[in-house]
Amino acid sequence: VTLRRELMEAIEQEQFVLYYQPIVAADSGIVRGMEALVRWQHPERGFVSPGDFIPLAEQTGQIVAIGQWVLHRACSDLADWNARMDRRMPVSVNISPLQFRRYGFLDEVRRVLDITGLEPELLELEVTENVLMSGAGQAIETLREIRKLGVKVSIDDFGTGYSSLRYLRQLPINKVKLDRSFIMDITENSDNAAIVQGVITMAHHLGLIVVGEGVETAEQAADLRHRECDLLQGFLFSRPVPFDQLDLSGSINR
Ligand code: G
Ligand code: G
Ligand code: MN
Ligand code: NA
Repeated sequence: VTLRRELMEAIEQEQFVLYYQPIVAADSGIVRGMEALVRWQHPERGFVSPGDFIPLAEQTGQIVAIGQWVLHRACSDLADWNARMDRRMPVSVNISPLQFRRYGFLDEVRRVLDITGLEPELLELEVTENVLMSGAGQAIETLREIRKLGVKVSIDDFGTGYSSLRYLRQLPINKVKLDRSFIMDITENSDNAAIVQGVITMAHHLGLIVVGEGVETAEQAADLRHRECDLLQGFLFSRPVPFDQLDLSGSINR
């Protein structure tokens, strides 16, 4: 059987699980949110990484069904948590280009919020720069509608696409997530350090929050803190884990 066919079965039989990776305040280490990341538990092959099936699912259109499941699951997990706790915790969900551009996406978001009861302000959608660049007019319109709902938007993998700073200024977004390729060698590569500093300074001018992704060492965390990056995410703090293995109570100091 082809992978495509197996993905069809995976969708029907709900072989997906959602993992979550904490996102912490750079200064205190307090958990400020989390990113939902899908995993495929294949009955024979075991764990299949999203890097191996998301691109195919994007090609075949199956990402629409998978994405719907992810969105619903993430909102329902967080709605339950927020109902039980006296803190409020947001969740970030990756939205694929096809999903974002599809007619009906907004209705899907509205419906999921309605069904799960998650406060719109606690949902954040992650889209890549290129999604916003191509078919730009329509993309901005969709962003505006999302923001009208109260839902937040962040630009994922920032720095790897083609968005200009001038363009960024016009977008109704809340956050930029600095791609991990810049963070990886931030302490050795002065070009990347300069880019990171430039993005942080510019983003703050525009009133945007900055997340440093793929933080793996204490040196990288210290460097980003020094550059006044707001939030940090990476293996240094936690790998993605099932929801019930998250420790959201205190701060993760590294
Ligand atoms: O979790 P991991 O680093 O293995 O993910 C690999 C890639 O798959 C990343 O680019 C990530 O954004 C993407 N990905 C993970 N979960 C989802 C999801 O639920 N939806 C979409 N569209 N992409 C996802
Ligand atoms: O494209 P996106 O930024 O959504 O991808 C998120 C992916 O990055 C997740 O699948 C996660 O497994 C991976 N990731 C998270 N933290 C780290 C890290 O510290 N190092 C590396 N190499 N990958 C990470
Ligand atoms: Mn992401
Ligand atoms: Na990213």
